[in-house]
Amino acid sequence: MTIETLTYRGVKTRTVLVPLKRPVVSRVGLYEDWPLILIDLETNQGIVGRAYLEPYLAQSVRYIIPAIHDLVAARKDKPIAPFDDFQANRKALGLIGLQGVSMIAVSGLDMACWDALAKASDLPLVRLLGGDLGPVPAYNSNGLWLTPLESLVEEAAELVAEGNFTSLKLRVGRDRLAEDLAAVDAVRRAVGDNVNLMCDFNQGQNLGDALVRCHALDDQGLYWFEEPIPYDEITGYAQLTRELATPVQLGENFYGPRALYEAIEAKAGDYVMPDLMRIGGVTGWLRSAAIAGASGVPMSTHLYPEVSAHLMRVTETAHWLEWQDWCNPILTQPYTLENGHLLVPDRPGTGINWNEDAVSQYLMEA
Ligand code: SMN
Ligand code: MG
Repeated sequence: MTIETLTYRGVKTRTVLVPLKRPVVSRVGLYEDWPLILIDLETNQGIVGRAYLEPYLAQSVRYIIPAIHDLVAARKDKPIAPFDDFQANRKALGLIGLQGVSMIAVSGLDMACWDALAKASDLPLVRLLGGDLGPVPAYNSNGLWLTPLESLVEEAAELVAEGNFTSLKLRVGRDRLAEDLAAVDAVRRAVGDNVNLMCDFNQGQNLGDALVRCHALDDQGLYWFEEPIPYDEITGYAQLTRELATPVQLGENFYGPRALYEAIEAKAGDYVMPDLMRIGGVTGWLRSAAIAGASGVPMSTHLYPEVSAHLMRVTETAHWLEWQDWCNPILTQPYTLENGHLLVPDRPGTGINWNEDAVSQYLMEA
């Protein structure tokens, strides 16, 4: 059997604003709706590769989308070869910086390319990568924001029940230590001691405050401390990692595999959790997974559960998948959960297809 080489034809992009069941209340912002850039990569062979980006800032689609279109225009009629294209696309935008918007555009396109290749091979992405279908351990990250303490008890119980989860993520870094302790206590009362509690500071503290706050929370049996300080303060992260008994987690803001390599080299965290939009899509993930694997550092995911699930099945030090159902409203077949695991669907590609009725309902004017 020969599989025809796919070549770039063009790209269609749309932005939707999807309502969130539980609004995001965090140090990175308040969101009632979640913006998504939908990418439909068209090939000359008729196969369409699909992916989405979660740019947080609805207005940023005005500068991310044109970059995606420019990258595709430059590769028109060329073969789709993500490892080559990753290098070429980064180089094409390198003069305005290799990170930020450049890497976000490269990442979105890369995910769509891999989806197209897997569809052309008639295989789920995980199988194209040489792995197999199966369950991926996940924690529920769909709530426990910086919302009133009284709401946390009921919400924690609901979150466990949504998929028989063994692990949840709580947002911390409230104004006072006593409020963080009360939040941990409220969740513990609801779900008991056997549920792992990841906790996320969303970069909300400076190093001094984080040293005090994290030491004060260090005996609470929390599963990890995520991003206590601004993401690029690698020396501060290394100090926190040295001093604290609770593992330090970072990585959702690594732009490209080299950032992950440098953080691991600097012993900036015990764990890493790249985000596909910033690490470089599937290609950037695979390169990063090799670095984390060789270093023996457990690797979790951030957002993008549908694509991340495939990748976790081929990641040597795969740790936890972050489950968020924010895309479910616009997918034809939302992914299935079973006993705290996300199941990789047995469909060609990543398994992402748009529910066009929902997309028209949530479409945002560009
Ligand atoms: C997060 C993700 C998306 C919006 C707000 C906060 C968070 C996480 O950093 O890790 O889930
Ligand atoms: Mg986080």
